[in-house]
Amino acid sequence: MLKQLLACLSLFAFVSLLFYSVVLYYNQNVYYGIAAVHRLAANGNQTYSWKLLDNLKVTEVSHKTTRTPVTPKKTLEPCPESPPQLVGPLNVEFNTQRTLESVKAETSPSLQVGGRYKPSDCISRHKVAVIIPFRNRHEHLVHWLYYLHPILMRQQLDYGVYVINQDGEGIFNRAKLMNVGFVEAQKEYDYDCFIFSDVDLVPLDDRNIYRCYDNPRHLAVAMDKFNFHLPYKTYFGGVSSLSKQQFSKINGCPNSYWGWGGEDDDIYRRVIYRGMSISRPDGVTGKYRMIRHQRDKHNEPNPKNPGKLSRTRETMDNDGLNSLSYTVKEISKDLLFTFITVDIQAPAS
Ligand SMILES: [Mn+2]
Repeated sequence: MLKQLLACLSLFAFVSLLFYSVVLYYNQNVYYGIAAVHRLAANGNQTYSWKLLDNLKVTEVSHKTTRTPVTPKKTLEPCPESPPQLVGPLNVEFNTQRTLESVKAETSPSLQVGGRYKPSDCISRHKVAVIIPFRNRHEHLVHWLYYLHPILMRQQLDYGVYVINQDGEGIFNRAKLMNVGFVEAQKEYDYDCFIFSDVDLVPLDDRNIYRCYDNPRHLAVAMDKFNFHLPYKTYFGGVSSLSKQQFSKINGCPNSYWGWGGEDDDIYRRVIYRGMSISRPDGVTGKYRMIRHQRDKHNEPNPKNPGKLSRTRETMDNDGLNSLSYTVKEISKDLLFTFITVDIQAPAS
């Protein structure tokens, strides 16, 4: 009797255990199933179907819509403080025949129309508009573009190239064209830094970075034309950089320097009178080659310009960005640059 009772209890215990196991197994299925639904949803599928296999693996059996690839979302980091691809000293040669087409063939893959570029693998620290005062120097522009685009790319700048072309045959005015470039470039993009460059100047070292600094910067410190030296201590010509804030602080450039000479000294004085100083690269990094050329027509040295410098402190408040007046005649977009032709009301030469 006791034996029978024990056997009965044992059987009951065994059946209970079996039942409990089955329930546990079933519950696990349900649990994994729910997890699988969440995982699929997290992958961003819009329609999907799934089923449980005997080994608990989840398999998709159909795709109704195009599925976005499940690559981790790429968030760009700021570019490094010092660009890693710089090479230092460069060979620069102007005797080679170059055309816009040949330059395009070499630089185009990474450029956007209008001479725009930004690094694809990091967020640039500098939004730079390069402003080139211009008239009738297409051959120089080709050389400039050939050398500068690759350099500016290696410098990891978010940049655009603006050629400001003075319309007509009146007297040339470099400084007024710089003001126009400053205003026009900002209509296109949120630039925070402006490089003003003569069209015939190419740097001989890519560590001379075309960006802005705590003070306005003079970049062309050692031009071959001046035997790789500054012609005088306060020289501010050739290539310079000013942030949006710095350029605004000096009321931009003077509009009243027609013809060659003096305007760069006026800008230097504006910087000093507004309590800033000039920063410069060293004499090796700041080397430049200038394309040899005859003096342009309608840009003769103006004997009136040097005398104006003694009054810069008074004139700068009323001669500059706040008195700038011009008419845009045409904006054309090449792949390598934005070409803006402007009437700046030049006196006849
Ligand atoms: Mn020159």
